[in-house]
Amino acid sequence: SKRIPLVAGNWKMNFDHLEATYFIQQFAWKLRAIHFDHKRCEIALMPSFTSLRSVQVAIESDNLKIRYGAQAVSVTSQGAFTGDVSADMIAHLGCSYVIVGHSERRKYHPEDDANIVDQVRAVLAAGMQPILCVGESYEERRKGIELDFAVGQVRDVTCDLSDEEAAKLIVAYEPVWAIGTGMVATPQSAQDAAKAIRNDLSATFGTEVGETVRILYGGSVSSKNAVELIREPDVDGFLIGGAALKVDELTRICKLT
Ligand code: G2H
Repeated sequence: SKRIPLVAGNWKMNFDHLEATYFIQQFAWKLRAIHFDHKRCEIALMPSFTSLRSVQVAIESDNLKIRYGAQAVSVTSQGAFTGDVSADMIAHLGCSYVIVGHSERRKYHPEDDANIVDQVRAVLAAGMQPILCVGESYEERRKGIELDFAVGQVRDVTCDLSDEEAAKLIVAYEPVWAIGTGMVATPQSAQDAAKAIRNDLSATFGTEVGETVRILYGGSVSSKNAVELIREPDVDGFLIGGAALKVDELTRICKLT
């Protein structure tokens, strides 16, 4: 396809800013050693807010072609919202992406659809791209309604977007039962979900948008299972948690993607 694959590392609440800097130095060294072709596959890292500035400095000072972003964002632009971080603050650190609606955010904070819609809008308005996370729990999978569920989640959040806005989306299909569990979706079920989401985006926003939006798979991705997953035509890369905390493992996944 014409879509450039994306390998995005979601560091979650790991690495302080010194560890983040060290990781990037090691990672850059590994990527150079394998002559990694950044035109073939895009790489992005999502550290904690507290590491974003250090990540920016490490990447810019070494002229690395690695993008980065945040893991969540406030829905408001400024003001009396103690503890929140605005989209502009994130954008002004050179971020390209913000993860929106990760299942851990939906669970622990909790973020509902209305909040997620507003986060998507805030990210787009600040000139960045949202990586919108969707995916069914074990309960929906057991009932056999996982495709409708994931498609419905995307639809609920994107229905008011313009075609131009929708074209900037990145979707991460992350079945909740596969997150951090070691249980990975089969390549076929990842493909089925990605295809169903893409078809629905095409139906709503036109095929050009549907064919532009990158759809990632996430949930216990490793260098072992990534080989088969990336062969699927509608899987355009990965959102990686645990495996993105290990330099060698992340380098292997980038190499095979
Ligand atoms: C899913 C994924 C990254 P892990 O949350 O978003 O994490 O690869 O550890 O399952």
